[in-house]
Amino acid sequence: MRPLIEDSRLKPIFNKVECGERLSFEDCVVMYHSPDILSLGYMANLVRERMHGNVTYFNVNRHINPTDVCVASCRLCAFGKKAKDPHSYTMSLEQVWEIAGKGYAETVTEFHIVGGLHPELTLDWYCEMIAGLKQRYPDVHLKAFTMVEVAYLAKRSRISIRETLERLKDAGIDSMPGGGAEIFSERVRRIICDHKIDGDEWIETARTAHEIGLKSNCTMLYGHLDTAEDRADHLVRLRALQDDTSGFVTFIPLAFHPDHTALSHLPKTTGFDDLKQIAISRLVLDNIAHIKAYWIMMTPSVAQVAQRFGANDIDGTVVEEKIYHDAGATTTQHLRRQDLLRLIREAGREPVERDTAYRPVTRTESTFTVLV
Ligand code: V47
Repeated sequence: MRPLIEDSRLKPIFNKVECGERLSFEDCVVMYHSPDILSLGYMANLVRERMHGNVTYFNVNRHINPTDVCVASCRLCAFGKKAKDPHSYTMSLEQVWEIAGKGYAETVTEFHIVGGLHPELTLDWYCEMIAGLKQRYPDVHLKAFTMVEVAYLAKRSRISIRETLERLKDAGIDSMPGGGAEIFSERVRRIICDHKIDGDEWIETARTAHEIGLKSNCTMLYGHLDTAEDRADHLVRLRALQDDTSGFVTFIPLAFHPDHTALSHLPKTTGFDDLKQIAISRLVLDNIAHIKAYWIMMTPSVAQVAQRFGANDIDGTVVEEKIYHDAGATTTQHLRRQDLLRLIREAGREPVERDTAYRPVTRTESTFTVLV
């Protein structure tokens, strides 16, 4: 039986989804303007189940933010601080290596490492940090540095982006997180993050990372000054790069949290917008395997419902989160494995613990093995 599509503008889109046909920029804009969230969710769920069946992935990870000192002053950000700010911090190498081993009861499979654009820390310092982590935690996947951090380090070191990426790869990074993409629209970028690389530079840095064999994630920051057209443009540009490189593993839509930022007058996104964004991401990004509902950002409750709106990943245990909590996130900083299992099972999905490459992980007591 065909479902009832309430909004007639979605009917031609539904026909395309049924046949597995690629959606256009215009289709994407139509979806953003539609209030028919159940039809969007139905279509996204259809695609999600076609790609991943009933499985929802999670991982046991730890975030590490070595410094919050940042030369940029992005209006979107509540995390970055100036070096002279008494509340700023920069860890020593020993502190990074030590903190990596703390705060959790079971073996982590991934360190997610990002930080501010520090005016003094050198590429050599970061390479030493990575090599030291690899030496101390050889089984843990190092997902480190956004395209923005890499472009900044390249500029400071007066070497090319390719060479910077190669140095970091040689030091031990295994892949890269998706942050810093924000929204590619230059009009919006000029207001929310005018000190960062532009959208084209973000894309070209990601292309170079993929070319040298580093997979990465990708993100989109939404719910600030962005329009439906800006969001559609961002998704379509990510999809075009993925056609060229196949280097993106997971897409994570990030809802803007305004508290303590220079844009604190803006309202927060709603659950309605967050679910719609998950569904549209699944429908438009037909060549990116995984869509993550990041529970820290959208709350565990909405991330759970998102498992029926196109998402097939819920992120991990996280342990310590600073970027969203500095911007007013009220979620806990840490979910236990059993909390994640419950959220996923209650949504009628089958939880599968994964490593960063989406290989299933099985655990016995405190050890783990990766099933290849
Ligand atoms: O790069 C910064 C964004 C990103 C705010 O790759 C903000 O697996 C909302 O990229 N409100 C960091 N967002 C988070 C990130 C991420 C998270 C989880 C998983 C992965 C992954 C990546 O958060 C930043 C920026 O885009 N951000 N400030 C804010 N006030």
